[in-house]
Amino acid sequence: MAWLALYLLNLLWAMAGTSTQTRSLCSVPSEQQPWVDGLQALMENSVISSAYPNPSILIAMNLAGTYNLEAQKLLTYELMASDTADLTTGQLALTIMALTSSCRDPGSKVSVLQKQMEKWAPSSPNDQVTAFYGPSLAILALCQKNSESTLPIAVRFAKTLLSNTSPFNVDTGAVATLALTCMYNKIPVGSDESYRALFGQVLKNIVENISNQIKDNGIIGDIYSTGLAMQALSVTPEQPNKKWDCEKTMNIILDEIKQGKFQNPMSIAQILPSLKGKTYLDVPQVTCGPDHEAQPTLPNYPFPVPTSASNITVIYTINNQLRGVELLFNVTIPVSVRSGSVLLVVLEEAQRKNSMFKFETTMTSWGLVVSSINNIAENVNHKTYWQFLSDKTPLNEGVADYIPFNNEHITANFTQY
Ligand code: B12
Ligand SMILES: *[C@@H]1O[C@H](CO)[C@@H](O)[C@H](O)[C@H]1NC(C)=O
Ligand SMILES: *[C@@H]1O[C@H](CO)[C@@H](O)[C@H](O)[C@H]1NC(C)=O
Ligand SMILES: *[C@@H]1O[C@H](CO)[C@@H](O)[C@H](O)[C@H]1NC(C)=O
Ligand SMILES: *[C@@H]1O[C@H](CO)[C@@H](O)[C@H](O)[C@H]1NC(C)=O
Repeated sequence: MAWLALYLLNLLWAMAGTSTQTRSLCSVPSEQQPWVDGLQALMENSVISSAYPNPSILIAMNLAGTYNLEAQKLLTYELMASDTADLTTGQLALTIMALTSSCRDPGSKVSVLQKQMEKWAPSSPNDQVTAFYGPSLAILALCQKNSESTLPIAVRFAKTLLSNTSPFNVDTGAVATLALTCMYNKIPVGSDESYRALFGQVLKNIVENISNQIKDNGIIGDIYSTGLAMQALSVTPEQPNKKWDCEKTMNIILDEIKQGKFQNPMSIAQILPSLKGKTYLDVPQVTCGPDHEAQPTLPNYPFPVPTSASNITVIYTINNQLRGVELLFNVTIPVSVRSGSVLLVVLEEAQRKNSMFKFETTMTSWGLVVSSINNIAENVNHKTYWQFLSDKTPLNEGVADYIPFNNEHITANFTQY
């Protein structure tokens, strides 16, 4: 009798799980599937060569179904061994989700994160909304582990987000939507209706803002926020007023993939779940085991590579006009580099020609960030960083990915977020 009750309970549970999770992600047409497989291979093969164990990559490969089991094993092992003290809140949250997606017990990492979030407080109401990106990941990870003890933390998080007045950011809004949707779906039966009202209101708000960022061509925010935004729009219980055309978004993303815009492994990690019809909410449901499908022979897509051996000229300016930073400067140098070189080569060439252009980089999940130029370094406490622009337009890729064109004017401007 007990087993029957248990069985019925499980059935009910499973039904509740599927009914609250709206599944509206469109799929990649089968003839385009080889492009997606090629991307996945590119991402998985980056693991072996990288010294930076990236949890987002493990999540993406487990959601998609891993091809490269060796990469999966290595990454799982490295993340198991990672020291929580070296990680930010957001990185810790991603690590927990990554281990969960590999069917490993994240152990004490969950309670460490829970404690961090109990103490979490935003510095001010006009804080950049991107300051909520890491905490959103934390709510999501904690919700998946123990939603009930996360409830008070999520309530505080939701209220703080609601009172924030800074400009909207699609990436952050998308992750916050995933987090609050998880909480919304797990509100204990019979509990106060105010939880549903609060989470529902915040979700409505964010989803409306995401919807306003859908361009005519289907891109949501920019091409690198679109993957997360697709996840958000496909799970949210609150639909936007303007209906989202998933197919259109999928088509433009496939076009961008064919143009080689998704070669950075982290950019693949953030788009791949959506291409596979998955979201971060599926992390706890990943099934692990040796019964993997036969490995397909993965196509290797030759992405456009520089063909010309000629040089181009890039005008490079470094500019620091920030008051309170002692050394003000605004200097420009023309630099000659091989056509097809990434911006990093321009910086190296400038540094070689003139010591004023010396710079330093730091390794992150997205690759190299330029952390310091001419001895002026970014600072989290001051919220300063080196922003890169082409003329007046901020670049949407980092220096190790962006390929400048002839006579382009690139500026590195020391500024605040
Ligand atoms: C917050 C944020 C920033 C902050 C980071 C500092 C901070 N403490 O807030 C600031 C404002 C400094 C920043 C700068 C830039 N960013 Co930014 N950023 C983000 C955002 C919204 C969230 C990152 C985060 O908190 N992740 C959570 C934690 C847990 O993960 P993490 O790996 O530890 O996060 C670190 C890295 O993401 C790193 N980082 C942030 N941005 C970038 C960009 C590049 C190119 C690299 C290598 C690293 C990097 O800083 C984070 C904190 O240390 C992401 C959105 C996204 N989808 O990831 C965009 C994002 C990563 N940034 C992006 C870009 C383009 C930039 C800039 C190049 C913009 C510019 N024109 O200058 C610069 C970097 C310039 C340089 N000096 O090299 C793009 C990258 C796309 C791509 N294909 O490379 C993203 C995806 C936004 C987007 N949708 O277009 N960013
Ligand atoms: C989103 O849009 C609403 C208005 O619809 C606005 O009040 C709110 O501040 C915006 N930002 C966020 C992060 O929700
Ligand atoms: C920096 O120098 C460029 C030309 O060298 C000039 O056009 C620009 O206005 C200067 N900017 C500032 C803030 O001084
Ligand atoms: C062409 O670019 C390379 C760097 O990519 C540089 O070393 C070389 O000096 C440049 N050649 C000329 C003629 O400027
Ligand atoms: C460069 O940074 C300064 C200081 O934050 C800012 O006032 C200026 O508008 C920035 N320039 C550009 C082109 O973004």
